[in-house]
Amino acid sequence: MISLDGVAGKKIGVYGLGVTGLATCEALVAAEADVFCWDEAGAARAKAANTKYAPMPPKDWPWKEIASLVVSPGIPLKFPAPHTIVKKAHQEKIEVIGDIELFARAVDALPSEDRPRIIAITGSNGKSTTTALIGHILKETGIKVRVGGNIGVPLLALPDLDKDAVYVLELSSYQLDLTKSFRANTGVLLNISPDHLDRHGSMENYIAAKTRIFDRQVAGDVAVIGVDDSDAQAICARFVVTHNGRQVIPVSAEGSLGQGVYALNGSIFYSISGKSGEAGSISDIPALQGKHNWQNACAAIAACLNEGVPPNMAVGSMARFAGLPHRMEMVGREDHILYVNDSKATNEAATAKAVAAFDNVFLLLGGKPKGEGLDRLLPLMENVRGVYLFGEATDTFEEALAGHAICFKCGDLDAATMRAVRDARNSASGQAVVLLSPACASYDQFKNFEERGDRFKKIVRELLKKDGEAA
Ligand code: UMA
Ligand code: ADP
Repeated sequence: MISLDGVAGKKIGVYGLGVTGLATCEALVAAEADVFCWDEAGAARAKAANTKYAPMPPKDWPWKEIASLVVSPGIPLKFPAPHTIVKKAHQEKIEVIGDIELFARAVDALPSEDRPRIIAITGSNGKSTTTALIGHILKETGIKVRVGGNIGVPLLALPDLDKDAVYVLELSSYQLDLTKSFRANTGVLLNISPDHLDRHGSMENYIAAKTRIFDRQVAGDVAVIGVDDSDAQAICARFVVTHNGRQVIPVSAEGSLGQGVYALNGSIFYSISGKSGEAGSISDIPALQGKHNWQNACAAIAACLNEGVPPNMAVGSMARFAGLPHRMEMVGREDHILYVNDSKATNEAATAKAVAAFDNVFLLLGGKPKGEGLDRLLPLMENVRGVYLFGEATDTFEEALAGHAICFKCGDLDAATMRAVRDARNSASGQAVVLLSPACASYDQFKNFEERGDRFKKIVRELLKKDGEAA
């Protein structure tokens, strides 16, 4: 656990007792803070019973003495409306921060020679893959690595700060919005496309939150920025002009760059600080299929180079990267059909990348829509033989796709999968792909994207097993 600084003897409020909140309470109590915590869900509160931070309703907290309120990333700060706990903290003039801020303050409290190196990754899509990939490469190179953040391991639960370790941290826009002191030696912004706009209120605010990954960088730090979309490209251009001694490394999966790291037909090239060359090809690496993964690979190479890993060694290591479940995960194959679980595609941009990677797609689409529309998907519908709709998004998606794709309203994921499999089996159009890449959050019918992906895998495996037995 991370040893916190400057909280001993202070009264600190913690709101939200999911993984972030629990790790925060543990770290605060270990640092001798006096913790007042709460969660609206009884099941979450139960996890904190019989601890030194037993939950107490906020109306009973000693508000006049509370120094900071630490909220979980899921607590709305401003949009669609500030959470009541946030309003109360503002009324009482108490700072509202997140766990990343506590981490940053712990790092800042160290003498500079004891400060560990930090690589932080954000972007609308590809954060977890790139975080895991960087962690994998550094580990294979023999570097001590700690991987955490939005990828599922709260920062404060990581092993204590160690000057010999590199901290590879995935940060979401929610987490960045709750942070003011964080500094990354290498900040990575992969891409920007609309996501979580309900929580940020506007695209402008969302971009501002993402850009905070580079706040507080100083001379010698590195900003790795994907330039394949116009918003991220504009940030890159701005940084190149206004940089403060920070090195800016653009990355692209769409074409060559004079400076930076880029992929052409699956081969990766670099030109950084006067050194240039070909790092190698990743086109045959199963876990890095699709142009979007080339973007992730280029960013990983740039970040690892700043830790002294030569680009060709980084590419060599990528061949042994297993990939993450629920991201373009190949879950089965029969005759001419491939089954792919991309349940983590919770927005339209991620689904568009998945659809673009295949021909003859039988696409499972639906869940809880995020209100982004499907404009990016429309031009790709020529790759799609049928769209199998499920969940809350069914009617809006059917309307959005009218005239572009044949849609089937299936109700739930089980029915959608069965129907797509039947149609794929009856199709005679070469290699077919049954693809779960839903462009929606999962919360209408599942606990999270993992549960949704696991359900799809189970249906597919049972179908393949049954047919194998019958044959
Ligand atoms: N809660 C309330 N009131 C509210 C909202 C939530 O009491 O109004 C309580 C819930 O009852 C629950 C707790 O707060 O017990 C949940 O907190 P949380 O939603 O912030 O989630 P954690 O379990 O702490 O997980 C968070 C991230 N979740 C979110 O950002 C929503 C996890 O990212 C992250 O892995 C984890 O911290 C460790 O850093 C998940 C995610 O969906 C995977 N992230 C979004 C994304 O990737 O798109 C940003
Ligand atoms: P995040 O952590 O940002 O949600 P993941 O690596 O978990 O990113 O991938 C989420 C979804 O986005 C998956 O469907 C994956 O196939 C897709 N994806 C991965 N990398 C990229 C990228 N660079 N651009 C667009 N989509 C991507």
